[in-house]
Amino acid sequence: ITAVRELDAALREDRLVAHYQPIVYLADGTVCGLEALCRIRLDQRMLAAQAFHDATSDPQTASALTREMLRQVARDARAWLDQGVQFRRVGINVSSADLHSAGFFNAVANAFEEQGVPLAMVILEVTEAVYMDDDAGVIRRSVAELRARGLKVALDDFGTGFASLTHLMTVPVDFIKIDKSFIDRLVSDRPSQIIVEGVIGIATKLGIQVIAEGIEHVEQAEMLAAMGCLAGQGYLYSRAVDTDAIAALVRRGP
Ligand code: G
Ligand code: G
Ligand code: MN
Ligand code: NA
Repeated sequence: ITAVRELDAALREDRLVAHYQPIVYLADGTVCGLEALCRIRLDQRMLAAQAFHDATSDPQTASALTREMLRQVARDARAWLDQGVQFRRVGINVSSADLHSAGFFNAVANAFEEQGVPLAMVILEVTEAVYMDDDAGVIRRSVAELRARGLKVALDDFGTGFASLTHLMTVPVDFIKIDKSFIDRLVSDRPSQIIVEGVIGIATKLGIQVIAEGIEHVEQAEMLAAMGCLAGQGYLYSRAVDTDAIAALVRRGP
């Protein structure tokens, strides 16, 4: 309840801010995309989404958050295009409530089309958990519709669900994002290495691009690259930073 209040207040008072974490090619560290992560502006600091993530289980608050993020991300993407900042693609996290809401696809398309940002530059990040209670296939159909309109879709937190491989067979996606928990164990744990390498092989053969999440150490990046994983994100490269910092970072490289 406090998380919902905090987020509602931030939305009302214009204190919600989109920050961006770079996604890089592991081979050379150049930026291949960004993930938008919402932050709440407080007096002295920014509050990370983790602190108010529970609020997205309230459908109304979740929808309001997504609408505001769509607006900011589309505006920022327009500015980067104008400034020649080669961000390539930008991902937005969406919740179950978004994918169940009737006007969602038009809202996404309108937000970016209004700013002249090609939909192919936009990735919707949908967690695996969202597909778990999709017995009627409502979300699968919605996702297929979005992809038909040129948007890219990522399966987020991959590997944390109970039927990850089933999702790969039944959910049409462009990217999978291997959850940080696998990357944490990677260097020291042989079973994790076998699983991650297997997932990279399966996804690649299915034509799905793999992004590794939560990379904090060079050894993890090197091991992932050797396993054929092309892209990743994590504190090794950069935390989520504001739009000005991301523009500088994309220009310069992390
Ligand atoms: O940024 P941080 O690590 O605190 O994010 C914690 C969680 O909040 C992550 O699961 C992330 O996907 C989620 N999150 C971050 N930004 C957004 C957003 O704009 N919308 C939604 N629905 N979730 C977000
Ligand atoms: O659920 P999702 O994958 O969207 O969550 C992404 C969250 O993970 C972001 O809120 C981001 O702040 C956090 N994150 C990104 N990279 C790292 C990392 O290297 N280490 C840790 N601990 N968290 C990370
Ligand atoms: Mn995500
Ligand atoms: Na994730």
